[in-house]
Amino acid sequence: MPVAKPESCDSRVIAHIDMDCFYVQVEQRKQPQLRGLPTAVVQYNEWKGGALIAVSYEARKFGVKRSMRGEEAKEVCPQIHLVQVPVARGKADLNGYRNAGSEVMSILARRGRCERASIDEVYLDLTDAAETMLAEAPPQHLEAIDEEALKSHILGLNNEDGSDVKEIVRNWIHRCHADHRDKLLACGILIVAELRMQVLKETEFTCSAGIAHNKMLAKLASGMNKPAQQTVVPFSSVQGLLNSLPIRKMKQLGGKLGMSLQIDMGVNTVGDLLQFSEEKLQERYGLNTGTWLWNIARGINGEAVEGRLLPKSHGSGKTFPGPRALKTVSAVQHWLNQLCEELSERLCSDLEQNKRIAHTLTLHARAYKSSDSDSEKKFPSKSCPLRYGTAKIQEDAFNLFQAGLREYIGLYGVKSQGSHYSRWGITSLSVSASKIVPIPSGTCSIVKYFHWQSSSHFSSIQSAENLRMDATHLSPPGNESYSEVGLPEPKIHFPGEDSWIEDTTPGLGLQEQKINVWKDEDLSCSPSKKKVDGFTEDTSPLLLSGTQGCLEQNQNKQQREFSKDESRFKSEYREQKGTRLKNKGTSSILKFFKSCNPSGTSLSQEHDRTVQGTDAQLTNGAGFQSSCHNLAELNEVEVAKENGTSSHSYIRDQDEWRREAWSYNINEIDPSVIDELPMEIQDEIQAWLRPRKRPNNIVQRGINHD
Ligand code: DCP
Repeated sequence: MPVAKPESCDSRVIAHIDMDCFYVQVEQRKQPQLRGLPTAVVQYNEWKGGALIAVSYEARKFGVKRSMRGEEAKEVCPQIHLVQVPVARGKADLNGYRNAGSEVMSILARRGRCERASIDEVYLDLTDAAETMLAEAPPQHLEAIDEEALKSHILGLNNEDGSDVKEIVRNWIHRCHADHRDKLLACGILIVAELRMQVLKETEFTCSAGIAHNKMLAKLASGMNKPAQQTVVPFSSVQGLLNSLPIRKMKQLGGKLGMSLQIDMGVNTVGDLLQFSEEKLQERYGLNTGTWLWNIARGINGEAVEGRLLPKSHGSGKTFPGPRALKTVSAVQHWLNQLCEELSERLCSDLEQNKRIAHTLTLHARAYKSSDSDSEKKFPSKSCPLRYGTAKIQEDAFNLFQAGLREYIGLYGVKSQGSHYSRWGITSLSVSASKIVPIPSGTCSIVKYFHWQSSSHFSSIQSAENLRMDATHLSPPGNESYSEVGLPEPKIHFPGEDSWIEDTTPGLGLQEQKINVWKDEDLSCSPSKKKVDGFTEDTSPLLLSGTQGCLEQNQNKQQREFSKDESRFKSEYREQKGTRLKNKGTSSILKFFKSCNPSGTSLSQEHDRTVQGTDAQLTNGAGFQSSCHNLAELNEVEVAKENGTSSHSYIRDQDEWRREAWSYNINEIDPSVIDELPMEIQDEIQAWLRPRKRPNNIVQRGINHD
């Protein structure tokens, strides 16, 4: 549903940059002999030459279109070069394209706030850069204007008298008496032209751009003159542009809403919307959408350019059309494993390169049911907390699929023939990882700090552990309504198929089972609670146990980074009272935490216990491995509490067990040691000590209906 945002300012300078026939350009860079030739990139499936997904502008001149298959394209353009999209794990591998998009973005981000909108599209907020240029080197005083800027298309500029277009553009840029908005756009023209040239120089890719006062108009403009050109929408031309624009061309109006506007309201162009009052539109489509429609009819769009260079989520999917639909659970599992492997790889590189952690795993599928009155029913998407590690992601994704399938086929819809189900087929599968947040920088610092401390005693065993700890992250916001999949579901047995539900040990909640998983496997440590977005949250080591694999892959590289930090910390520390912390610090910190929280309310105790456990774990090198397990359990308890399913006795038992394993003495905390820590670490510890905000609602277990 579109959201009406108030127009913050109509004198912003926003650019939308869109790469030209992007995949083709990436392939042409790999094979320069294809440059300038009709070329298309085709999908992996080779049926009829594969589906075209990107078509060069040379091929477009022959009538080649993206909707064609390779064979059709050959018919209309026999000389076309078809390049198959790279393949990995039996599906398209888009990494090369993603990375190419990142190269471009890093160049564009040099001049303003940059939002990556898709694999080949970026929004830029150039308002500050334009204001600065206007103040320091206003375009009207420029003697030489770059050719690329002079080739701009400025909507509303008239050259019917056949005059030189570049001259008209030059005059427009040079106008002294233009209003402030146009002057800013003139700066935008120069900046974007320069950026596009820089992109070409550094990446060999061409791109097109729209320059306007808001995102909506910039996006509309970027596609108007392709390839390798830029289009400008001055304020005075907005209404002219929108009046005749087909309503379905507008972002968010290509679907049902656009259809309703056409059929129910007789609105065919954006301009047609002007006849309706805001109240009328609100009456018909609700307050928010009504206002949004009223705004877009006037070219008003207050959406901000989000400073986001990295994707909000990662996904991996594959379609299985027609006869290739998956009809057995084992076939689904095979493909899910491939998709999860890819997803896991991407999560690992995100973790390594950007120090970000994803929290939610979601499975989407499209399916059909044969001979079913309810054939319109959609396969439900399912989500669960994301655990790192390929095997875990695969396991969880499969469980999500099974839960979705149970719901999809209905309680009485199972018709089994061994592991073969004739009543359904899966035509598309995808897994995605979302709710991606940075690892708190303070956590990294404390990890590094303690890495040094512990490595001085236990160098051989510590590196891997500390690498794992670097993966510490925040659990999702406390009011997140994660629902564990499957628990309240009626049990439907799939012959020959294990499921999460069937695996449940009678009498144990899911959290206990997870602990068993933890104990069986190599575990990560997740030491802290950190504050983010107003929440002080628990860390979730459970979900991170697999980060070790990611991190170990890159261990050598990170180890080098750690070594640098190590030396820095070492020298800082030696200047202070290093040995004191080494010998006494463990118990001292614990004492301090205890003294900070003597009251003993259940919540504060729990918080206190976590902090204590964290520190014991961090500082007690000898018990490192076991403390990881223990902390895992503690967090399990907290997860369980959040889910409203844990018992007090369970928590108490865990606590006692933990104390025993760590052998720490709660009375030995020395608050003074905290002052000896580097500032960033002190801040972090203070953050632990802040009372945690608990979610208001207790999350009940249940199926998550997306
Ligand atoms: N893409 C895809 N499948 C589609 C559409 C696009 O895999 N159905 C990929 C290939 C494209 C890239 O996404 O190169 C960007 O898509 P665009 O819609 O921006 O199209 P192009 O960049 O190819 O061409 P244009 O110059 O028209 O933007």
